Amino acid sequence: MKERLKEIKNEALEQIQSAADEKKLQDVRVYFLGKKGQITEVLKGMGKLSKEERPVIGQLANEVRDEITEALESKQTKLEQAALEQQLKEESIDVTLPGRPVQAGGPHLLRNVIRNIEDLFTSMGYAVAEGPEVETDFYNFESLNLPKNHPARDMQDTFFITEELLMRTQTSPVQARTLRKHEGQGPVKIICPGKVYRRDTDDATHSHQFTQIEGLYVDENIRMSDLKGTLNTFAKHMFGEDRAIRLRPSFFPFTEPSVEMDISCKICHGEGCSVCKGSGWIEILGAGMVHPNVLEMAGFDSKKYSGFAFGMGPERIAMLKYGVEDIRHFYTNDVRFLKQFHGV
Ligand code: 2NL
Repeated sequence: MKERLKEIKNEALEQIQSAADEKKLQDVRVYFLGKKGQITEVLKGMGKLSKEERPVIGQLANEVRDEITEALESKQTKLEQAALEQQLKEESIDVTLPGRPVQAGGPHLLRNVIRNIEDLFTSMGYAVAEGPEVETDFYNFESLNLPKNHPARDMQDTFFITEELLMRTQTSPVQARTLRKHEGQGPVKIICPGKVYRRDTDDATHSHQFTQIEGLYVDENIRMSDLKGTLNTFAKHMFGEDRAIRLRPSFFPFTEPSVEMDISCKICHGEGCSVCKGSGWIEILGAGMVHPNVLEMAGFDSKKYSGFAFGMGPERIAMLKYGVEDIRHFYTNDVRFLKQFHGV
């Protein structure tokens, strides 16, 4: 039995030495030390031994088992170390290689223009108000003094959902709603940005969906000169201190009197050129003094209160300011277009 145990030890150490991976090593462990392994096999014969021999063989068997266990452990550590080294070699990264560029997005040009306008007006004490894009006939038309036979009510101009519901054609209903909430108490000083909808065929200057910003200031003693000063401040902020403005008489159902504002042409400074079509002036927005009917319908005493309102298209402002020649560029989102205006 002594001989057999020595054989087992030598065989085991040899196999451990040559085991190429952890799986093989495990097989060796089971073969020699397992429940049905070689050592157990030897110990089964202990019964045939004399009393004196038993402890000697038992001790030797323990020694052999310990030696094999130790060899298994040290080989296991070696194999693990080698596996780790192999992995590190395969997964090594070259930190000196140039990194992959991160594509940074940014706000849309239209977003930036709208924010710029919002920032100017909030700095002058206006609050930003928003409202629903699906509107009632009352708020979109009736409350704004648009009589039942007004051409803007025609099916050709408006997306109707039902007889009473429609996609708002302007942001004015937000102003009418806000006025009404104030229950006849001024001041109301708001700016309303948002999407509006018209039944138009899309082309270079028209879109069935576009944006609008309207402003409204209602209080006691608000005059036309307040409107002019406000619009002048806006024009110079947006287009430069060297620009002049002019107001021309116009018509809107919700304002009386109504005006349209032009800015002097940057290219020819009022001399006349192709950009301003020879006039020296470029139309920017519409405005006027809030019609007494609109004030009364919203619950304001038109004898006590007056106000001005104005409306503009951020697309048009952006097109003039940045030389965008087609309104559809704002909505098709070609990144080559968008990238030109990062950070403006
Ligand atoms: C334009 C003209 C305008 C208004 C919008 C308004 C709103 C209320 C009362 C009176 Cl609640 N007026 N809004 C007034 C004048 C002109 O927009 O050409 N926009 C692009």
